[in-house]
Amino acid sequence: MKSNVLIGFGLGAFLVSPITSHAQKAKETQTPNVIFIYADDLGYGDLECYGATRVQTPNVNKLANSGIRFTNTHATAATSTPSRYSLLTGEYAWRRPGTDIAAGNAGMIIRPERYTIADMFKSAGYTTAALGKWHLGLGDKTGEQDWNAPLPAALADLGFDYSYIMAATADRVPCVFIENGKVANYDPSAPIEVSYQKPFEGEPLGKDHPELLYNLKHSHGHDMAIVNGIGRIGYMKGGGKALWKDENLADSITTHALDFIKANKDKPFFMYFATNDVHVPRFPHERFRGKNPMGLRGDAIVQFDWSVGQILDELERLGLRENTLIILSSDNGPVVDDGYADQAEELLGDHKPGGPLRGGKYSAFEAGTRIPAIISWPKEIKKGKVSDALMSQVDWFASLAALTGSVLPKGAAPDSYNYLGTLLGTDNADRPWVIEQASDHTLSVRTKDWKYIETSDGPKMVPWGPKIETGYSKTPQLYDMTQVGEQENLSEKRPEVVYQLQGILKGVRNN
Ligand code: NG6
Ligand code: CA
Repeated sequence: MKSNVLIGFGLGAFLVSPITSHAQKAKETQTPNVIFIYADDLGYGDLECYGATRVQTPNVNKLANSGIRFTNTHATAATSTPSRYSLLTGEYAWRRPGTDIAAGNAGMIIRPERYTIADMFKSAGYTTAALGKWHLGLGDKTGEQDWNAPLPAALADLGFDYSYIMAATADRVPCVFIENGKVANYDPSAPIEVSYQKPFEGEPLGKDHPELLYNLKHSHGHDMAIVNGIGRIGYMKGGGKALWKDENLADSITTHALDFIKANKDKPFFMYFATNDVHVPRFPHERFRGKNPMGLRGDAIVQFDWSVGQILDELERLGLRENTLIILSSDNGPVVDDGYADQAEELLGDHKPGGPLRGGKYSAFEAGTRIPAIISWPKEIKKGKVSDALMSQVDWFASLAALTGSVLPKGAAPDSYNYLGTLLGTDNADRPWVIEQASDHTLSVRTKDWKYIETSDGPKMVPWGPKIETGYSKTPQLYDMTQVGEQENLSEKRPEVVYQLQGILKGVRNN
């Protein structure tokens, strides 16, 4: 199946970046440090260098000016867990059950035996780290973690030498950082209990005690445990001194990242730096507030930009900037009201989080998965370029494996293809197609010129609150992507294109 599909759409593309020549190149140059700066829910239009005018992001501008800004890069899914799953494993999440938005007590979704991108870097001699938002489960089994002891399955089993992470999201319990498989700053006087089934006796809930929500009130959901004056998803007890303060999340994550960089300045490292910004609850530190007219969502973007600046400055200070390859991107598209009354809707003005694209987070339309993507490696990549090459995050695994001269074990990263040339800007090869997964698992096939969205029985709008078009329809949809905005469904006018794209999807599905 696969070969049929590829012949039709330019098998050549897969051959233009032969692994051998890049492996040779990797040997000739000193292997770069690699940093993924992975934002959460940051949309295609949320950064100044992608057209935002109501918020300033000078550090991201600087990064973009030092490398390549991509305008046609796609996450594999419109929500976090599946998108991150694909990035780290090189496999489409929809191939695996249990890869949807994970609860905070989900068991570790990527199983220890799987070869991850961190394993790849580790085998290539890198020291590896994951910081910030994890959202891919921890421990052996859902609901069975003992948060007061080392977790039996954690990131060390997935190739990360060091980790300092949030188990899921800031809006899900447990609200503590986990460092190398153990709760950081563990407070023995306040043992931690977590449940997604039932509340703990004596613990007030957001839905009954709005007066305790002194930091942020919910707009939908998020009315269970109250931590730091904010309602969460899930129930939790204890934590004491280990509980995070939302206003310090970016500081904590960034500080630990800087420490990791300093500690590894003399050897190659890979750092997965996954910010909490700009996911809900948006509660940035005071010093980032009020610098833009959009309230907390804008402040969270400013805070994200600060984190980027901290990393760039530290690399500069240590003399590592030239030979550090940084990829900045986002896990999925933007959402404005995602469950807290943070005034993001009211203060948005004419800011367009998804830029000119239709839809948003959760959606099958383009803004769900087309995200900002910037690469910089001063030593090797020409600066100031903008690339419209069609690219998928799923390919970064195989591409960077080629860069480090790694040979992947059989079966590893099965959906990832080597597009190192595109990534580094030495050629402009488009991926022949990318696959995008909406939150109800509706798949779309995107080529450079077309997008086909398969049929779905789902509702037209995201039902639980955010004002986002899902892109779901009971009839097939085909859009001409040389036109912006997915406005005119051409499926009846161009059945031959529908047929062709359906063929691609079938081929990939059965692969
Ligand atoms: C939804 C949450 C939303 C967000 C999302 C996951 C409600 C009403 N909504 O269920 O706030 O947490 O899950 O976002 O609870 S993601 O970016 O991590 O995928
Ligand atoms: Ca997300």
